[in-house]
Amino acid sequence: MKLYGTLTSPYARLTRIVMLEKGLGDRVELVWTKTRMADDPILAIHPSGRVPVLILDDGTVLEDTALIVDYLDALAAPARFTHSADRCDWAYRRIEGTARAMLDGLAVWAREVIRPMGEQSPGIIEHEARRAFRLADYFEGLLAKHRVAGAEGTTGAAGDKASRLGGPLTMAQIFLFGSLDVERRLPAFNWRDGRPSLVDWHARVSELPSVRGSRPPSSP
Ligand SMILES: N[C@@H](CCC(=O)N[C@@H](CS)C(=O)NCC(=O)O)C(=O)O
Repeated sequence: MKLYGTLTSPYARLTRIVMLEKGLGDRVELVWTKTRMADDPILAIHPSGRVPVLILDDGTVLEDTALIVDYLDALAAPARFTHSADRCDWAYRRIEGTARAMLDGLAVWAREVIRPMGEQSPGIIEHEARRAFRLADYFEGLLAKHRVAGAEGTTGAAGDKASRLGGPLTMAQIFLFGSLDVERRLPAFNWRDGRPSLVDWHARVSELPSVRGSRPPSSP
């Protein structure tokens, strides 16, 4: 199989994290490509021109993060990232939805600032910046609350289970990590200021082998 991504795509990185979490590194060849040009090499592979894209050994093209995650998850049991077993785990899934919303908004912000100066929309940038910092505050609050609850010996375990922001990687964690990681290409997203729980959480997740191993080449 071949997994196509760009050096900057957060979505492609999420699929690499899942690939490594599932122990599929030996079965998947990573291909670095470019997007957003008239002669994108990726256009020879599929018409949308977006990454991530997974090409199966029989040539089947799978595009879209959720589809690729589901496919990789199904390749090696047990399934950990799909919801077939826990579709009704609303306490978890709402956190995952919010973490994904954060990444989707940040992707819009990051795309806007690479347009030529005269074409950038200050309104869009402001809207997405407000959303991103609001969500950073939300996750800071969630993490701080669970840490406090844990320290008091009351609802730490239950809180952790509800959010699944601790323990083994979940898609919620992977979306949150992908969101925070956008800081590498968007310095204005300086989410660290005044958010110590998020800083600690990010430091822990950054050191996981799958997260380290998913870094694009020549990335710090
Ligand atoms: N919803 C898609 C988003 C993928 C996406 O936005 N990919 C961007 C890179 S981060 C892309 O390929 N952009 C190139 C383009 O729009 O032509 C997914 O989850 O896979």
